[in-house]
Amino acid sequence: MTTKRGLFVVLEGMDRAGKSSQCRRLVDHLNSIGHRTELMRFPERDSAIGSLIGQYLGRKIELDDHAVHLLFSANRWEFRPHILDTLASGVNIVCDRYAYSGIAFTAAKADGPDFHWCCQPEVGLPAPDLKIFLSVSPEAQASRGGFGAERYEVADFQRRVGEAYARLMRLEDQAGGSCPAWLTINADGAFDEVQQQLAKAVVAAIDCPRSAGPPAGLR
Ligand code: Z5A
Ligand code: MG
Repeated sequence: MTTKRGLFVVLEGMDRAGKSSQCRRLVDHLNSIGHRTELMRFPERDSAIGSLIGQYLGRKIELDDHAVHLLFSANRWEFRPHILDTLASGVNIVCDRYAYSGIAFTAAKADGPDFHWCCQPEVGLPAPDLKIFLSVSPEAQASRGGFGAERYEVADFQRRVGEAYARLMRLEDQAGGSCPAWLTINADGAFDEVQQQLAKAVVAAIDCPRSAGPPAGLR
């Protein structure tokens, strides 16, 4: 009997939407009900490339906007074989941020790289089966504590990131068919309520039929 390949789920969303904490809880829940699932995150700071990204985010080094964009993308490419092997072994992946963060954060930079240029390094990476956007209102964001010390944790920049995410989702909607649609979940509510909605959507997707081979590449 062939193993059904794992589901590749990506969570995206604005700062403090709860992506990291929801991903951790979701992975625990899925494993507890018998769906073998691995947590991944980008940036993955535990690699040579990821360590450079960590130094950049922590303002320890300066890098050209194009160069750091390519590093974020290279960080995903270096984990491509791991993503494909994990899915092929029948294990699901829940991924905290992916290529969409890469595009939205660089495209939000004033006088930074062009939006279409930002998309190019991501072309060919494994495409997620399910993309979930955790939306959060400015009021809920504010209630979850102040920004930290990292480079992008600045209110005006975060507003432009939101606009870039919206542009990205509009473009994918217009492209139609080949791109799986985004599922948006309002993350303003209580943590457990958001978790229930997430778990319901992901379990339903795990149970759906999907292609036996590896996921298609991002276009
Ligand atoms: N970046 C990039 O530029 N290019 C790329 O290609 C990629 C990323 C992949 C670091 O990412 C930066 O890298 C990030 C994007 C950029 N810059 N910014 N901003 P990161 O993923 O390491 O960032 P982070 O430090 O994890 O922050 P975050 O992802 O924005 O936060 P979050 O994961 O969405 O939230 P959380 O840590 O789960 O929760 C935040 C707090 O809210 C915490 O105290 C929770 O307990 C609380 N919380 C969560 N949910 C709720 C609810 N429902 N109610 C009340 N309180 C809640
Ligand atoms: Mg996070």
